[in-house]
Amino acid sequence: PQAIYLEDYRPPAWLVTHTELNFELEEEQTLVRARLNIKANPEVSGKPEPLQLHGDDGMELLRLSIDNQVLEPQDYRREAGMLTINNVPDQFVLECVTRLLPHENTALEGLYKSDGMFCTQCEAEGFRRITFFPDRPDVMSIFRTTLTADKSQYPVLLSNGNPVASGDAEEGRHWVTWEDPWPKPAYLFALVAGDLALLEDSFTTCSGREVALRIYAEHKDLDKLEYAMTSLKNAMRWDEEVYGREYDLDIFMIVAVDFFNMGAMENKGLNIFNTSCVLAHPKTTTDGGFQRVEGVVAHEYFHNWSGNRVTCRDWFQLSLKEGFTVFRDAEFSADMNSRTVKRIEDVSLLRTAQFAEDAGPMAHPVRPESFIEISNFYTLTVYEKGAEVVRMLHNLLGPELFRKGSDLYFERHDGQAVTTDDFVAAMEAVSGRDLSQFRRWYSQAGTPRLNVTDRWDADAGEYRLTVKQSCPPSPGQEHKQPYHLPLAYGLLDEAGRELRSGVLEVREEEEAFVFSGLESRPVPSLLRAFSAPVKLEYDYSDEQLLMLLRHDTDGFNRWDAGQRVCVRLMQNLIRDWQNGQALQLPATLVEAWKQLLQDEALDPAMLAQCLRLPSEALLAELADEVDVVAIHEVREFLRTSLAQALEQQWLAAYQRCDTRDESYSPDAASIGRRSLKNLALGYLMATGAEPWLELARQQFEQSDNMTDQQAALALVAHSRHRESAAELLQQFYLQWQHESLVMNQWLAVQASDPTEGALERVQALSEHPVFDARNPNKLRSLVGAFCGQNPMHFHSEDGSGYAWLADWVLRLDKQNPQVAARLLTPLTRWKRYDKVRSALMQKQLQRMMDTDDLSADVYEVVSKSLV
Ligand code: BAL
Ligand code: ZN
Repeated sequence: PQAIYLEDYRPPAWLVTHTELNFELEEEQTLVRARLNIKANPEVSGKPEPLQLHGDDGMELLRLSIDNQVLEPQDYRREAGMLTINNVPDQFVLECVTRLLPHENTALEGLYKSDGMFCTQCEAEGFRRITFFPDRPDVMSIFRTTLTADKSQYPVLLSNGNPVASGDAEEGRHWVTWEDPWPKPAYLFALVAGDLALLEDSFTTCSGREVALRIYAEHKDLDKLEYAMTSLKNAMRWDEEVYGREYDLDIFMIVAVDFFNMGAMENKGLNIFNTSCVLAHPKTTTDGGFQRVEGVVAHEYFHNWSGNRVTCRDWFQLSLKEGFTVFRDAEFSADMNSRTVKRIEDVSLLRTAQFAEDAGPMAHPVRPESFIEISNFYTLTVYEKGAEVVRMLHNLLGPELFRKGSDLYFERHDGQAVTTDDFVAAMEAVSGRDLSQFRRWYSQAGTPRLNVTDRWDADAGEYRLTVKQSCPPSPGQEHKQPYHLPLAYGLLDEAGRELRSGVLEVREEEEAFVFSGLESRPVPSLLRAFSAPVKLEYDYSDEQLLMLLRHDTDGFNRWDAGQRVCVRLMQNLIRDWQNGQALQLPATLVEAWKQLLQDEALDPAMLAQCLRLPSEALLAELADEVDVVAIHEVREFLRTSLAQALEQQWLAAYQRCDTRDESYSPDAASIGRRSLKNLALGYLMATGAEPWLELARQQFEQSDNMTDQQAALALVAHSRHRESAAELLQQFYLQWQHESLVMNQWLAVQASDPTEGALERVQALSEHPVFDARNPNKLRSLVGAFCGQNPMHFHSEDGSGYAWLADWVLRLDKQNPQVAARLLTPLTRWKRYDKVRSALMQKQLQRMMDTDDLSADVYEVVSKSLV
């Protein structure tokens, strides 16, 4: 497989103004008749180029004509995924008929079947599996689509835009025609055909237009659609109020499908969702699930402007729509729930998984310079770091100018396919600022470090902060230029009173910022609300951190101060463990936590965040060499010790947050109480005392919602009480075996169980009737959870976990390359482990590399990892 490069971008030689598609959907085959109005691109001068259309090599071509003249095989060439026709007129109509086999499509790209319904996934390059087309985002066309299918089996026939005609056909079939007035790239095309249940509502836009809202799912899931509908209406209103963006069709549809590679897809007017991101019901969905539904529904809706009306020129610009849209959905969720908690969750993900990606073999800039397979670049870097880059623009410009910039961006580029540079240029235009140095965030990979030192001059009353920045090398980028970034700060006195606050703009490799007129040496609260995606180093004392934990006015930094204390302590304990020394729990930490637990004025959600120990994944990311066993043992030691030392306080917190008498609600305050209650239950269980096992069992039996039931299940299932674990897992299975999404949780709880025999358990589960290796959600719940959330067993010293993953990747590569490549990620980190483990991981990567006919997806990840 060949890499393609950003620097090779050329505008399209041919445009498609109108696209008419006709689908004859049948059980054994689908015939697609496409009629494309094609013309030479007036902006491309020079000698006329041959017409080149993308088309998957496996797609069967039945008929091809230009202006009604049928072409014979000698009139065109098909090779390497392209169809080439020489000597075409300047403007013409191309017609082509292709035959597809959706029921055999296990890659879930293009047109496929999910649980008996037809659906599509075209981003990034799936449309070329449906028909021949210039399948690149800068070719935008007006689509008119007719679907014909059996009326009793597929009563619902959907595509993009508005329905304009329908009728019955012969042999019990029927048809519907859809027209989308907005030009769009082929990646936003979608169709759905099936026997679906519908939840309907409507929304009146700010200009008074009535929009029909329709959410479709399988009939059994009709009772799980209300939360998505509420979230959709909230998102539509929020986008009008916060960004001035109004919806632009008469109808907006969401369809839930169970077989889906991604979380969801923003096809124009017809979003298709993984069931896991749209179905929600208190009895079957956890709080995390509810919040995911709210966030993803909003994300896909927001794409209607940031992605669809203004789209990407090429796939190197993916973060133009994804980074901006993640920033928009994060702000929406922050406004709907707790801003601080949302920020803590997002930064935790960034610091563990994205920082690890930035330090690994697949590291790439937010705007990559090359790729072999674009599916591999739907990454945390493009999405989450991309969102942080947009957030920095927001921080640098302030909310008013940022809004002016986004207005200008939408106004300038409506209906166009543009670049991240165009986005920054709009921000420059409204602010009059030079953001050329800021653009390095798009072109340089790696996580920058900010090293901050300070000096206090008591005589002058002057406090000086010196900030040094650097960024480690990443593949293909040995030396990095300094970044321009906002450093939000506060200065506090020793009693925790805030003296100053603001935002410093850092630009140089080293620079100093001086504050005068202070009476005593302040304690700095740095990088407030995580104002830039960097690793901050400042030599805080434990006392300073504990003061910030108690008093900082920035909620995020309060949490972060507590995390810094714990990380430092755990790193010391890891060294002790490695040196064979006894582990000790410091009294200062117990005292600090006791005070927090006794402070009833503290918001339970925030308290739960502060009392959750840093994850094993975070400690692994921070280590020079990952010692899986030491990290696990130290975290368990600390958890057990804090559990025992504060047993009464945990019980009091549990009782204080006991929500048994309330009916379930997914609002932020209730979620916060459940989160603290279940954290407290976890610590109580960690004491190992029998009464708390009983308490967990009671919660499992009596709770009326999945959050509490699942939390109790996971705690018992991961405990040393093996009989109770088996009993509860069986009970849970019997209760929920017909709920596919709940069974995903059942698989994931077992796959992440750190007790003995984990590999044998997941091997057995892969043969269980609820597992289906064709369904990406099941694969993520079993294989993904074992390899990503069970480090002790995945990294077993005999290499059995690595071999199991490689077996899966090789098997799935034939079936669904996108999912295969995604599951492979944990093996790419082989350089971070000790000699024995890294050799075993490398061996499995080499085994894959030596396999013939790897997909481009897996080949790219494996080959880059082995460099
Ligand atoms: N565009 C792919 C799914 C998403 O990010 O919305
Ligand atoms: Zn997106």
